[in-house]
Amino acid sequence: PAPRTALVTGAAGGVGTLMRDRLPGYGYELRLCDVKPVPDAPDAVTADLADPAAVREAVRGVDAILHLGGISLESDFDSVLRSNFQGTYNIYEAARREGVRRIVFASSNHAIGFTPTPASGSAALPADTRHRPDTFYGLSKCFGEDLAQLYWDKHGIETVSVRIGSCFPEPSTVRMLSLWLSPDDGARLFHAALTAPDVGHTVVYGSSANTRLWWDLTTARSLGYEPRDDSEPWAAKLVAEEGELDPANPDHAHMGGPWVSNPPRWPT
Ligand code: NAI
Ligand code: 15L
Repeated sequence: PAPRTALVTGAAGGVGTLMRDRLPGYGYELRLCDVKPVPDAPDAVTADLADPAAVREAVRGVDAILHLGGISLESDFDSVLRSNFQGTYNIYEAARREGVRRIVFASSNHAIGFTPTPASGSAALPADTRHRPDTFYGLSKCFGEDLAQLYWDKHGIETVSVRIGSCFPEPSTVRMLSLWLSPDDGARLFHAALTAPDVGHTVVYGSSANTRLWWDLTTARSLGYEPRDDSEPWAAKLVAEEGELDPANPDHAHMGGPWVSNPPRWPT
């Protein structure tokens, strides 16, 4: 049966906030969870992903998990180890012990950030593109994808790993014109990932139907995802401000953009 209750980790964050407004419209009852208080959510669970007992308690009784929580920028290795490696392991172990059969894992374009940037609009990058993380953060997403594969092969827990491009209300850079996942398409994709049958462990890219798309949405579409949005209406303004991407610039030559040389850092 399709999941009805879903735990959303990282619910106080940007994507969590966008999704808590949208996923109930698809019929889900959400249990929100974060280490920080979730605004206007008195029933939200406060739990540190690094605390196995708290995570197990948060997971108990839900049908599925949308795992958005963790450090979402670059940080020192020990911090990424705690929140992302240990935190994601705690989610999978709690799911196994509590009998939760479906997880949607927020992976990232930074799992493959050192991959050369494809031609704009070529939709060239397949979902089996090999891991080339650009940061410890990206490495934690490679780990999460591999952990998902292990828990499918060994324990029959299904995962869709969504390599999210840039999920924000609007694209704000020329790079994001290729990577943008509109909030509405994000909800469409997460809903498809939560409900599609027999996903095993499937890796998909998370983008809208952008004119300047870099990657292949075939595996995402195989779940029933049909993106409706396109970043192109923002292109004229952003290109006027920044110019087009220049392949001779190392920060433009890789999928991960400026993250390959100077990643934005998680506040410490
Ligand atoms: P965000 O930084 O706004 O939200 C992450 C949330 O996780 C925060 O509310 C934070 O308090 C929580 N968190 C961090 N460490 C935690 C811990 N130890 N225990 C419990 N909660 C903890 O990030 P955003 O943008 O909402 O991203 C959501 C997820 O999607 C993240 O996993 C991120 O890596 C991934 N992602 C997001 C992209 C985007 O465009 N927004 C692109 C690619 C991946
Ligand atoms: C990510 O993985 C980050 O979590 C998000 O904040 C954005 O920076 C995004 O990648 C991006 O590459 O735009």
